[in-house]
Amino acid sequence: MSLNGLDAKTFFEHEGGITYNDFILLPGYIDFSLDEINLETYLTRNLKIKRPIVSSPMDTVTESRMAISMAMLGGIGIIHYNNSIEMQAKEVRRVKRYENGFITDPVVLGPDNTIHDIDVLKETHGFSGIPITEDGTQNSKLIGIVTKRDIDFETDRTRKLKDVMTTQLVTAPAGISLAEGNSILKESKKGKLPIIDKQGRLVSLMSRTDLVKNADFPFSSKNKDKQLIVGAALSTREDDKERLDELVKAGVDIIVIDSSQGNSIFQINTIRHIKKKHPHVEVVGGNVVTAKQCKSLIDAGADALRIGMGSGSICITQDTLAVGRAQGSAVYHTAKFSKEYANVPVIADGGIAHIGHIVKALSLGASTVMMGGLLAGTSESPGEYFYEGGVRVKKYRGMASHEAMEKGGGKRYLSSEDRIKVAQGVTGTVVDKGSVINLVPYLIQSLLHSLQELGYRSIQELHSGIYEGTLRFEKRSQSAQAEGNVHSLYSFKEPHLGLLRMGR
Ligand code: CPR
Repeated sequence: MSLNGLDAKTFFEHEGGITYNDFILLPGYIDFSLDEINLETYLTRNLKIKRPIVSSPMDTVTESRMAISMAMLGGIGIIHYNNSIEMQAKEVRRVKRYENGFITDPVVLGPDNTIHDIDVLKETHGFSGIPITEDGTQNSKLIGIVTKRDIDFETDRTRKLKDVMTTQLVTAPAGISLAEGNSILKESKKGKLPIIDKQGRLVSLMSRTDLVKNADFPFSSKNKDKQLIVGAALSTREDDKERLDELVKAGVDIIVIDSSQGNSIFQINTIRHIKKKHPHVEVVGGNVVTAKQCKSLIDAGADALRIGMGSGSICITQDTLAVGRAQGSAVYHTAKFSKEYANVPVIADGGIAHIGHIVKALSLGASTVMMGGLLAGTSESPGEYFYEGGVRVKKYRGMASHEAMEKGGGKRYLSSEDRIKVAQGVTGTVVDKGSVINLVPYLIQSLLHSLQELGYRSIQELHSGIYEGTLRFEKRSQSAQAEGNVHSLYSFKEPHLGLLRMGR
């Protein structure tokens, strides 16, 4: 019996310039349940994660908050570099030091500080309880805690904290589990639980207000020391060598070289430099869209490749420079080459505008998917919400939009020293999508359903299906695409996240 549809090779070798919307995957045979599906995948040659999702190094997408949540949910975040070296390293450190439920860098004061000092702190940090240590720094002996109740009605704001602090403390020893800490917090009815070491020094703090958030994240991406893993972007500029060293000192696991056209002598030298100086750090090269570009970067030592040129939702590269590639073809051809040449995984970057695009990217051979716009507008993305035409939105902008380049983002494009800057992206807004803690599980659940419909129990099986020809592709005409969308209704209500898409 002839199989319907075409195998990937026939489909992609005969059709030029395919994007995600141009094809559909034909269903397979289901003989397993959703919970038998394993989404573990290689992010780089040597690093596996349990969920195939990566947040993009853009200044409206990934800082520590996003990276922490992405890693907790089984993916990873890449911290952007549109900031000073110190700021980027600090963001990396925040992720590395994060322990779910434990505040590892609490604000601390000393016995000779005054109530007024707390009033000042309140402005920037909020205030619900401040541990007091012997010398006013973390890692010195904990001697008390000052809570709101200790100072609420005190009119003399010059009083020293040693005279108002509570010294009857409920503490817990370092090394306790999240569940143990949670139950001590519940029983003690206190707002804060200081965690101390054998010498009585403050190690971290647990907060009652976080109690509900302290859920377990069974798929979280951690290294052998149980720290969350994190990536950071780097440019190929000479002065970013110092940035690299600081990021490594901060504990970064992966360096993602951020470049719109990765096949350059600058990038090759950068990869070689990183691999020589910091051989334990995984390096993602890119962006690339052809097999020839992949070969250059793999030969230089890249541990994974980032695929995409001009497919990003904020991107105008293809129109401006007339260079790039339709994302479906780019992912298929680069993934196939990289697998055959050196078994290097590829990250499909950009153009994920619907949930269904995630499975499509994986079905073309990508091991993970990088998203900008789909994760922008969440509570974890940098920036404040505001209203546009009555809709709650956040800003989302290309890293080579005029606006981002003014802040330094143009490093991605080799033009940032030019007098006339050619923008390759735009600044826009995306709607409020709530927290990634809700959004990502929704994306993952629909991915599980897709794999089940296709009849594959893992991303590895799906990939075998591509190269063995069991995964079948069919072209989608314009009218087929219209048919696949909601149609013929007078009006309808979108499910909150169901038709999740970037624009209106
Ligand atoms: P979306 O997920 O929003 O479609 O695309 C995000 C990706 O777009 C980023 O990971 C990056 O590769 C790319 N990108 C970011 N800024 C860009 C500009 Cl200004 N121009 C072209 N591509 C850009």
